Formats: sequence, C-alpha cells, structure tokens
Amino acid sequence: HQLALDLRAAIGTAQFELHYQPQFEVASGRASGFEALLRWTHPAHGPISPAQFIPLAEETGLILPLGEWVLREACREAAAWALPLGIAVNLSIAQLEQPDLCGTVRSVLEETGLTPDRLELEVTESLFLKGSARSQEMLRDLKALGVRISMDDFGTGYSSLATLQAFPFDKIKIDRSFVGQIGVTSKGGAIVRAIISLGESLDIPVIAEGIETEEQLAFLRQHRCAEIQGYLCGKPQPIAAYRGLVVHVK
Ligand code: G
Ligand code: G
Ligand code: MN
Ligand code: NA
Repeated sequence: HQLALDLRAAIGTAQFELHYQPQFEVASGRASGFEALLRWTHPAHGPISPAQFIPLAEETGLILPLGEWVLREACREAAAWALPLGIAVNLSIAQLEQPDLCGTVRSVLEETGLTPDRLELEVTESLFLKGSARSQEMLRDLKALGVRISMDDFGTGYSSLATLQAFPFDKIKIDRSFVGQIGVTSKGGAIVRAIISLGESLDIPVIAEGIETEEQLAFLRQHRCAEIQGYLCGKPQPIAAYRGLVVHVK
C-alpha cells in the first residue's frame, strides 16, 4: 500500500501538524481547553483526512511514534500558554496497549513542564468492547499520574452504560451524531438529554461535540450541558488562529 509507505516516510518530517479546536464552558462562556487534532499534508496529494490515515497508522503500528509526537507537541504547546487551559489528546487502543505508555506520558510532562491536571486523554468505548483488562488497568495508572481521562464519541459504541460503571471517567463527550439530531425531529434531542442526565447522576461533566447551530447551543444551555465544542464556536485550526484565547508566555 503506497499510502502506508508514504505515512512511514512522513514520520519525523514537517508533513504533520496539530490543529486545535476550542472547548467552552456553557455557563460562563469561557474557553476551558482545546482538543488537539492531527493533520497530514501529503507532499503530492495535499491534505489527507485523519479518518483515512489514522486507521492506516493503527494497522501499521505507525500510530505509536505518531501518537507520541502528538502527545509531546500538544503538551509543549499548552505549556507555553499563559492561561492554564486544558489540552485534550486522542489516544488509540494500540497506545493504551503499550506497557510503557505511563512512562512516556510522565516523561513528556516532565520534559514540557505541563502539569498533569491540564492533560486530558480521550479514549473511545471500543477499548472496552475488546474487553481488554490491561487497557483499563493502564487507564487507572494514567489517572494515578494525575491526568484526566475522557470517554470520546459517547453513545456510538455497544456498551456505553457498562463502560461508565467499569471506569471512573472524568468527562463524557457526547458524539456529534446525537447533537446533530437536535431540532431535526421532535425527539431529536432525547438522547443528548439522556446523556446529560446520566452524567449528572454519575457526577461526570458532559461536553457536547459538533455544535454547529444556535438552536443546538440553546438546547444544550437549557439542559445544562457543562461544555461545548464545535464549528459554531471554533473550528480545528493552527493555534495561531486562537492566540487571543491562549496568549503565549514563551
Ligand atoms: O478532525 P477530524 O476529522 O479531524 O478527526 C477524524 C478522526 O481522527 C477523529 O475520530 C479523531 O478522534 C481522530 N484523530 C484526530 N487526531 C488524532 C490523533 O492525534 N490521534 C488519534 N488516535 N486519533 C486522532
Ligand atoms: O472522534 P473525535 O471526536 O476525536 O473527532 C473529532 C472530529 O470532529 C474531528 O474530525 C473534527 O474536525 C470534527 N468536528 C469538530 N467540530 C465539528 C462540527 O461542528 N461539525 C462536524 N461535522 N465535525 C466537527
Ligand atoms: Mn476526540
Ligand atoms: Na468524538
């Protein structure tokens, strides 16, 4: 597969960059953090969607060096912000299956000077579908370092509720497919409401992803969703686009 070869050749080059998407507290309107999203510009084909190259990176094992680069780059960037905003980094299952992940995270935090409480690691439910006890153990070890763990794409997997009981997540991210249903039909917001109320019951803050309209925002505010992220409030962009929100100290 040529693209896999190109991906391998791209590791360690400037073909990768991180884009940052802001997250906001609904109640105060303040920025609470950013999610780091990996971008690849292929020298011949231009931008390749992560939906295409992340699975390829996972199949080839390249996600390990790539994921470590993302982690280091995101922490280095966030450590230079004047405000102690959170930084969320997506983790693939293969990374969680690495016995030395905790050591990697610890040394990246030391190297960059980012305090652990500012780092949030996003994982998906598929992790728990595989029933990997080792991955769950890994998440506990990561939490013990003081970093936070979020459940990404919540509601799209098969064992959402069991998963929430199995592990003390620090945040639930409502998948954007549910947010997109708000106002579309009379029951369109029902799942979003149910997830917010689930979060309340379990005492886990909920963030809604993929907010694109004022109507969705009004609905989420009315139902007291804690945080939001989406094109309405800010697209994933190079951090320079958000300099006013972060104010670099370095
Ligand atoms: O930004 P969006 O199109 O950019 O991302 C598409 C998918 O790629 C999402 O599921 C997102 O979680 C995933 N993704 C983006 N960046 C990373 C990354 O650094 N690591 C991993 N594992 N997944 C990522
Ligand atoms: O799987 P994960 O939640 O990490 O992926 C985040 C993905 O969602 C990225 O591809 C990002 O570019 C995309 N995204 C972020 N905000 C919006 C939005 O408002 N609408 C849509 N359609 N996609 C969004
Ligand atoms: Mn994510
Ligand atoms: Na998501």
